[in-house]
Amino acid sequence: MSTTLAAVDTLTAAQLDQLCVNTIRTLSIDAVQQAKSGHPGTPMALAPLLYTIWNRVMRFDPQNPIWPNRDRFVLSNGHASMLLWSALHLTGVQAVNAEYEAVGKPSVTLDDIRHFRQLDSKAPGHPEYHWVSGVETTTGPLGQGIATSVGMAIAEKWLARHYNRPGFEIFDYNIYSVCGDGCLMEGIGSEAASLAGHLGLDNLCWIYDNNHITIEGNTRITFTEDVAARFLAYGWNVLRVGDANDLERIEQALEVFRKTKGRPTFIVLDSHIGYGSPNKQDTAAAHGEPLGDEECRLVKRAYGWPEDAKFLVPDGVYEHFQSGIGKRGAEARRNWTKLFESYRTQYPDLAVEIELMQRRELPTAWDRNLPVFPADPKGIAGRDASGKTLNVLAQNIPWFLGGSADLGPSNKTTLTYPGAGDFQADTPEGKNLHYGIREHSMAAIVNGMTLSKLRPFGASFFIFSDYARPAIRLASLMELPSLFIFTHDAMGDGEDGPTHQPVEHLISLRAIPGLITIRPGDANEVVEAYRFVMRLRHQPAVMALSRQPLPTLDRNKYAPASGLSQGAYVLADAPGGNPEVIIIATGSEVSLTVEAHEKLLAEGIRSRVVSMPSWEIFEQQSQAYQDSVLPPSVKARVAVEQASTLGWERYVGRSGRVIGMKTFGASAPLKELQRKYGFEPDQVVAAAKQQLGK
Ligand SMILES: Cc1ncc(C[n+]2csc(CCOP(=O)(O)OP(=O)(O)O)c2C)c(N)n1
Ligand SMILES: [Mg+2]
Repeated sequence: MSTTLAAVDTLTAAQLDQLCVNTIRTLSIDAVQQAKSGHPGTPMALAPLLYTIWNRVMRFDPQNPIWPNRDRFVLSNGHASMLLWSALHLTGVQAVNAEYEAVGKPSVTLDDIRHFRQLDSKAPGHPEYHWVSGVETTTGPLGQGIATSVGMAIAEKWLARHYNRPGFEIFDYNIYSVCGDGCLMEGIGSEAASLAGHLGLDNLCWIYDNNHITIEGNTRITFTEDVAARFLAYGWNVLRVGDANDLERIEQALEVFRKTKGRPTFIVLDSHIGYGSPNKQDTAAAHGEPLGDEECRLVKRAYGWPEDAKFLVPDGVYEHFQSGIGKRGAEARRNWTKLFESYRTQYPDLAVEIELMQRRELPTAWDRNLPVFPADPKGIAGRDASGKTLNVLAQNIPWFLGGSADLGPSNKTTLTYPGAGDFQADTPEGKNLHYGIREHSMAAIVNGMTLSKLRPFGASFFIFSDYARPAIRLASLMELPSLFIFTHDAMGDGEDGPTHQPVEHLISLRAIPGLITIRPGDANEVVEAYRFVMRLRHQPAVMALSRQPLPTLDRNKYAPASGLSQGAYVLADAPGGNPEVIIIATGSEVSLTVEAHEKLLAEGIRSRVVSMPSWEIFEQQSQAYQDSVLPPSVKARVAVEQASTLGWERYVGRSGRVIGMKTFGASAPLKELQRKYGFEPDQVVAAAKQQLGK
């Protein structure tokens, strides 16, 4: 016999809460069952948490999910995505397009939930930023969400210090992130927690789903440390809620968080995965597979839910969310909007900045005073040219800031102009971030700041881009203009040896869809690279910069560096623009290729040098332009790049020659390495002649 639900007007307040909680649970169960895949157990356990945060605590207006001072919610255990789809649906969050305009329809419909995990549904397998409005960041790779939330918390601190004025708390929002065992086992989670503790980010609250279950079973087989003690040691405020079904205790803990100053808060929430399932509760079986039709019925019976109902949102549920988060959020936004209007009259310049930032636009004259480097055979290192450029940009663009993973002095990313300052707990206005030796969380933190509409950068040696790669990938997936600056881009630090010499890094980053990689050939290309990157609104960029000085090319003799904006350009040409051989180079190999070119010309060989700092930008150009740079009729081609040869056949063809790396490097002075691996003008000359059969 199937249960029927009591009429909504007969319910007590507690029963109405429970009805909403069970709606989230059963929507999750039904969606997973319908999709025949997904993760039901964690939404069943965490529905009360989600309900409490969203309906009782968060300042978030479903009518405007991009209102700048909203509280942020990050579901770091992204496999529990049905929690988020339920929340976005039940609270009526409205969709916004890529230009940040409301499109007049709900972000997630019940139909999307019925089509959970199906093509084009706004309820995909994991939370996808840019695809579903109301998702604050993409999660799924465990640990990324919590690390990104640290970037959001840093951003809020910086924004508040920079823009708030007496009586004008323009920014005072909080960041809530839910995580599971996986997020806390991952190294990135520890890196991020360590930095958040150091910075005393009291606007940040992580709630740990302490269910003792991961995919392979009970955590007694893998994860027996004292997590709470670890967070105490990091300097966090650690709280415990012993029953994940206790809405009042959850709410109390969240209130303690909001009152705690000087430390982030970590709430250990003891929960039962698959709560209410007679045969699967507290087992790994509840993690990642549908419950099955029979178990679905049993669970619904346990919840006092009609057993055969599917995707049921009972009367009164939408209304209850409306009178909770709907009302509170709308009021908060209205008040903020009023506040912002009077702020605008008192501080018009600051208001303009905030608005530009929200649309990812740049202030006027953002590129004034960018350096121009005179021709100089001795030249300047890519990293030094970068450092000079960064210092100008950071003064022109107030919300451009960043730092390095402890390599600032080597990366030359330190902002040294008066007043730049260091970002620390007591100086959140500082523009120099010190990420510590935490490349992975650094990249996620950069993403978190970018999601908060700042223009941040992170930096390290190029070799360690590997340590940051999963977050760089997510930046691209999320279509974020995050900036990653990597120096020591090849064998320039010769004596450090193969552990420090990138080989496969360029091609592996070029393989990430949407990511712009740039390896500038001289100081003026570095400046042009930044000019290009700063205008990106929806694509991340990686800069690969040299450690060693590169000759600054004479741009009266050779083509201007502004050619960089087309990805590749003819730098030096054969007389009459009629080449018989094309030599393509990037970065530190450009100048030696120019030398080779001059030798070839002297021997009467008509060579052309193409500087190709960015494959991705070049591929965005018209076919006509691409053919003008690389005329299809010229088959004799050489590519020169101190990196894996993989992929260059795309530009030189199967019969072309690639001077690159097929092995790891070695420990020796750079000059010797250049000789050993073929990066010398004479060897380029020989390759060009060989291509011509001469
Ligand atoms: C970086 C990463 N590694 C592996 C996975 C695959 N994976 C998804 S969920 C999961 C188990 C997570 O356990 P826990 O965080 O405790 O989640 P619960 O089952 O308790 O919801 C794993 C290994 C992943 N999503 N991300
Ligand atoms: Mg778990």
